[in-house]
Order: sequence, then structure tokens, then C-alpha cells
Amino acid sequence: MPKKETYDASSISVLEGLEAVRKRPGMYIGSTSRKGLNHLIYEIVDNAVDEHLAGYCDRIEVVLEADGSCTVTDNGRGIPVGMHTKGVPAERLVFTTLHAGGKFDNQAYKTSGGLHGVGSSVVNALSAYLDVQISLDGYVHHDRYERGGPVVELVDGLLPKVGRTKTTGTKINFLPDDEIFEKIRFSSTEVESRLHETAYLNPMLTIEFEDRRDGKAEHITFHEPDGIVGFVKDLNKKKETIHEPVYFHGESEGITVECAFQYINEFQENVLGFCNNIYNAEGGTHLTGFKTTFTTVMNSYARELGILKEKDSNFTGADIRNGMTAVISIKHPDPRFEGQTKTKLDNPDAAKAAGKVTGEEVPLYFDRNLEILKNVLACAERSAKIRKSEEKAKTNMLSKQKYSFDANGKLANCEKKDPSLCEIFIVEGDSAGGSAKTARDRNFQAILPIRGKILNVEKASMDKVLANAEIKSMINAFGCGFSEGYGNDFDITKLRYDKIIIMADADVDGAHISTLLLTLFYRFMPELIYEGHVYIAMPPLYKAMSSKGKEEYLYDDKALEKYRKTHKEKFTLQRYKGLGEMDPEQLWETTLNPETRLLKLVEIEDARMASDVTEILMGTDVSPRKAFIYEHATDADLDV
Ligand code: TSJ
Repeated sequence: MPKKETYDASSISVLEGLEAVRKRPGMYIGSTSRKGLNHLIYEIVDNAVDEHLAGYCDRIEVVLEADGSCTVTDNGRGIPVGMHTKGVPAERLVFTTLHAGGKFDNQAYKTSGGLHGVGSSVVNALSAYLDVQISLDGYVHHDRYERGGPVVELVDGLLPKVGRTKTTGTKINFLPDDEIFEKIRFSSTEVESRLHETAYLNPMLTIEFEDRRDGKAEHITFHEPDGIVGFVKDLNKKKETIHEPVYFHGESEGITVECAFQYINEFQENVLGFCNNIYNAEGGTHLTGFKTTFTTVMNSYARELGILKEKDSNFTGADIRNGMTAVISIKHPDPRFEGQTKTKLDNPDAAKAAGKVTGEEVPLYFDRNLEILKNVLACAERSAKIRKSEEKAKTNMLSKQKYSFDANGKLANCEKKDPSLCEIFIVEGDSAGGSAKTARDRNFQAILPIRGKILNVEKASMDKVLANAEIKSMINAFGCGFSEGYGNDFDITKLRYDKIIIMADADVDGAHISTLLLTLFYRFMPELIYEGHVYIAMPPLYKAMSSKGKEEYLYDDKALEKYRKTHKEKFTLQRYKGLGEMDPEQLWETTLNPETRLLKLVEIEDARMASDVTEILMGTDVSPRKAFIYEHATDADLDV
């Protein structure tokens, strides 16, 4: 576990280079949880992708090795190994200088910003070891670092040559440092998903992925010659689409803009933005430019075709995007990012370029495809109708609830008011809710019992969602409203609790409740997830009591197996069927007490993952759904 220290400007100034990275890893990679861990791989891969963008590499191989390390190989030019002006091989500067700068930062399309593009030196600093093999000029050049420091002796100031080769390329093998990271096991599904995304965004690139851990050798090839058109098709693969994807691209002031979109027969919008191949979870100017111009273009078509009469008001942007799945990918020479997680593109010229290309290309397409245009406008018409009835529903709801914070009186709020100290448990069932109310520390823990299966929000329209009592009481309790469709009334700064903890039984029904809640949050309050406020409580499955009277809670079958192996003597085993079976004291100790409980932080960052979440969650199959919760609510952090 990394030490938590407070820091100030003066202490930062005395820290230098890689030591600074090791002291404050979170500042460079966001977190030292599994999300941060996987970022090490993305950072290395992004460097190889830069070589692809520069036009010198068409194959990247990523291997999760049996020993827990990761190997990334490309067939590019190879990191330069020649003597640099500073008297060391250029390669050394790449791995030991923060923001290497200049020539060895791929200038044209650097992926700076957010958690990305933090530099290969950061990965080096946070690795127990990092081994480098560079093939160029007929030789394999070798270098190696441990915890950031070089351990290979130079030969006449240059890297030793360890073999001959006819090829060129770079091969990096590294092992994350367990002194830095809470866990050092990469998540293969997340890495896979991200690599697939990268393949869609780089249609000329082939990415080979292999997971050699746990005695297996799973190999997947990602090659997506259809590019973002294939990406959109993939995002819509389980949906009823109403036309083939539309693709357009263009360039303006050195910014290239590429877009693919396709409408489905559902009330939802899924528009993803990428800048220099990096997903912008918080959106940004490229999306704004696209959306604004697209809305204008479509409204003028609607008037031209008489779908909007003179007296009618324009369709809103949300009307026009209802049913739309889109990927907008731009390449920008100098991207800037803002936002809570630094994933929101901020360059005004990106809005201008995206708008210009959209305004030129979309009419070219729709002028020739009138049937598709009419189908798309029919979606907007339906949406506008629903919007108008929903606006009514919403006004009614808000006016009714303005003065009654908890309409149905089920929320047992906490006494503290400072949100950073408060938690709310969403508990399924009145009996478990009752126990939780007794068991909690009322000082800072609020309990909101909800009953039965919450509405499946994936398919429901807005007014139905808002009419649901359980959902209303959650929106009220959280205090930040909701966002969807028209307007955006969600305001995360109003959130009343730092942690929203889903508390459901450790069985299939419990998993179902959790997935429904996650779907709800993802659709109407995605920032809650992006900003790490949503957790899943992990109640134990068993309590083991040794013959000496020592008690231990076991959270899954693996833990039980381990317990069996390490406790040869007799022990009694109690299996919990549900939260309702625990007395308040047990409930406190196992599920509520921050000192002893186990919480999973729900993390969704990757675009495909975010788009698939509802799909995976809502599948009819129970087992994959359960697997999802345990796999992707990734970081089972002991919450201490
Ligand atoms: F992240 C990393 F540095 F560890 C890394 C870099 C990892 C991997 C897998 C590949 C790479 C990488 C870097 N592949 N290819 C390159 N290319 C260069 O660094 C390079 C080569 C030649 C020239 C040139 O101007 O001649 C310039 C550059 C930046």
C-alpha cells in the first residue's frame, strides 16, 4: 500500500525526476489501483502506436507473461540508441527524463493529457524492472532498469549489443512495482478492450494480444480494416439498426476529423469522442462542434422537407441524436484537456474543425440518401413528442417534491452534513434495510432501502423512469439531479455523499439488483461512476470459527478453499444466505464498518466497456452478468 502523505509546493521542488514519480504515483497515472496499473500498458502501447502514426510500424504485440510482467513489441524503427548530446544513449533519456521532450516525444501526434501520454519514463519509474531490446542497424541493443535506475553498464558510452538481427523494432518487458501498486495483476478484459479500441482507431494496424498467465495461452488478433465504421457496427451489434453506418472525414487547419454514425431503434444516444486515439470520457470541443453543426444541418433539412412547419420550434440537439451511435475521432497537433479526470478536450479550434467538416460532409451524404435522412428525422420527431410529454412529467415531479426531500420517508439520513464524510447504502429489501439502519454508524452512514427489482432503465423512456418511486428517492437522496436527453440538470458538486454503496446479497438476485442500479447510474448519472463515487459492498459468504474460537469472515469460495488448506484442524462454517440473516452486529462488522468491510470500486473508463456495460449487464444470461460485476467492479479494495 503506498503511503498517503500530504504534500506542498516546497516538498515537490526538492523531489527530482523519477523519484518524484515514485513518491506521488497518483499524480502521474491517476491512481495506484488496477486502473492505474493497466495504464502502464496503455502508455507503452501508445508509444508504439505513435510510431505507427509516424508511418513506420504496422504490428504491435502485447503479451501478459506467465510471471506477471508485460511485453510490448513493435516493428517500428526502434528507439534511437545513438549518443545524445548529453553524453548518454538517446534511449536512456527516453526512460529517465520526465517529459523527454523534443525529438523523442513523437511531436506530431503526442497523446498528452489526462492519464495518458505521461511518458515511458513514468512506466519505468513505477516498474520493479523494465527491460529494453531495440533492433536496428543489424544489432539487438540491450538496456535494463530497476525501479527506474539503469543497471546495464555502457560500452564506450553506448548500449551493449546482445545479438544480430535483420529486423527493426522495439521490445519492452516490464513488471509493475509491488511497492507502488496495490495489486499488480493486469485485467485482461480491460486490456483487451482497450487494444480492440486502438485497432478500430488505426485500421492499418494489427495488434496481437496474448494472455499467458494461469497456464493458458489465449491469443487474439485485433485488426479492424473498417476502422471507426467497424467500431460503430460493433457498438450496435446487439441493436436493431435502421440504416448502414454513415462515414465522413475531412481536414481543417491541420486538424483531421473522422466520424461514423448509425441510428438504432432505441431511446438513447451514444456519441464517443477520441483525440489522437485517446478516448475522451468527458467529451469536449470536438463533440460540441460536431453536435452543434449536425443539429443545424438536420433542422434545416426538416424545414426543407416540411417535417417542421413554420410555427414549429426546432428539434433540440438531443432530439436529433436520439438513437444515434457515433464515433468522432480527431487528430490534433497540440491537444489540451480539462475536466475532473482531464479527459475533456478543450481546444476551441477542434470545435471549429469538427463543425466545418460536419457541415460540409453531412449534406453531401444526405443529399444522395434521402430515405436514410427521412428515417433519421423520424427518430427526431418521435423524440420531440416524447420530450414534450416528459417535460410535463418532470415539472410535475419537481413541483411535487420540492418541499419533501424524501417523499416516501424511507431514507434514514446521517447526521453529518459534509458530503466528503458521508456515505449512503442502497439496500435491497425492507428487512435488510431495517437491520442496516440499526447496525450503521448514524453519524456518517445513511441507509436507503429500496424494494424489489428496480425498473430496467435501458429500455424505458424518461417519464417511466422518473415515475418510478425507487428511482425518485435515489435521485432525491443523492441531491444532484440527473442528466439525459434534453438539458443537463446533473450537478455533481451537489452530491451529498462521497460514497454510494450498493448493498445486495452475494447471490444471483443480488447481482441482478446491482446491475440494474449500475445501469441506472450509468445512464442518468455517469459522472458518479467516472468520478469514483460508486461502490459495491461485499458481504461475506461464510463465517469460519476455528476450534480455538477464532472467527474469520470469508468473502468468496476461493477464500474458503484457502482457509481449508491453512486450517487443518476442525472448524465450524456458517454460510450466509443473505444480508437479512445477519444480526445488526454482524452486519456492522462485515459490511458497514470501514475498518473491516470489503468494498469494490466501480470503474468504467474505456469507451467500449462503457458502451457494453448495459449490454453485458442486461443480457439474459446470469453467469456472465455476475462475472461482470466481479471482473469490472475491479478493485476490490480493502477500504481502510
Ligand atoms: F514507451 C516506450 F518508449 F517504451 C516504447 C517506445 C515502447 C514501445 C513498445 C515502442 C516504442 C517505440 C518508439 N517504437 N518506435 C519508437 N520510435 C522512436 O522512438 C523513434 C525512432 C526514430 C526516430 C527518428 O527520428 O529517426 C524518432 C523516434 C521518436
